[in-house]
Amino acid sequence: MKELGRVPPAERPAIGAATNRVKQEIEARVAAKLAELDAAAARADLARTVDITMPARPVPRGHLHLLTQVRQEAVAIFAELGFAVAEGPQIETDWHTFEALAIPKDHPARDMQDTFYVADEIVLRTHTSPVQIRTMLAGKPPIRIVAPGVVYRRDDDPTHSPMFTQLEGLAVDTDISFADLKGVLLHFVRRFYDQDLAIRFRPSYFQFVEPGAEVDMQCRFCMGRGCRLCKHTGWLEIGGSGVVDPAVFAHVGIDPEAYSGFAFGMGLERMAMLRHDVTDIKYYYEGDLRFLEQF
Ligand code: 2U9
Repeated sequence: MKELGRVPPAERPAIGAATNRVKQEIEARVAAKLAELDAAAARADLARTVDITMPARPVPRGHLHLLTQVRQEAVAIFAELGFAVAEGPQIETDWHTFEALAIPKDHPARDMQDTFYVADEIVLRTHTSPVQIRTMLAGKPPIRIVAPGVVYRRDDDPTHSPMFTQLEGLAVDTDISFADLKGVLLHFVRRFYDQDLAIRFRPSYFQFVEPGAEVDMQCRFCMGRGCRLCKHTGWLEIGGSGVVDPAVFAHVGIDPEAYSGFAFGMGLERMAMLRHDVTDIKYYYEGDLRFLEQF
């Protein structure tokens, strides 16, 4: 069309008209082709069917670890009896871990064989008892707490792990007696195992309680008749307990003439083993889904 100026004037109208026709024809064909391509794309879009009835790919859902479940349940049961949760550091001073609990310097628990030392006078706590010591130092009775948490001991076999989870309890008030301890532990056992089990106390010695007692529950597998799991005794050991030694109160500034208290301790791995028939403590820590998914 630019060249049209060089065409002789007489021929211009005819050539101009012809050029215009060609131009319009090209534009029309391009527009038609574009419309055709658009329509084809739209058809292809519509043809790509989505089956909305097809099930989605499963999204695997996790859940709390058995030990976390057991810990939360145990805490909830003690909460029914008015116990609050107390927590404290896992790296502790020798004083909070042993001295304040009247565990003497020459006691085997303090031996390097039994306790992990971080530094001189600094240990990985071997029980959660320092939490109770800190609670008593920080506040006045009445005290009713449970202290759940991991503890560390140089121990390693099918029923012992160098790290395990304890739950200890402490009640301090005027007129606390051994009968209160018995009532609290009986309530816990019956709620936790959801069975009408009996408990019994066997006199035993722990530095920080006097009198001290080991706690057994009626064997839940044979109901006390005697079986392989209770070694034919009819009883399963579940922890230790006692009346807080006045020497412990002296360390934390509580008047033993005015107040008394009871304390108890249990291993949550063992509690869960007895309820779910777990045969080796290692299963809790290996992260094997075949184990974990069962709970
Ligand atoms: C304070 C005073 C007293 C807590 C107690 C036990 C007995 C006990 C074991 C059970 C199984 C540890 O996990 S285990 O190996 N515990 O036998 N614990 S009395 O007594 C206390 C704690 C704190 C201030």
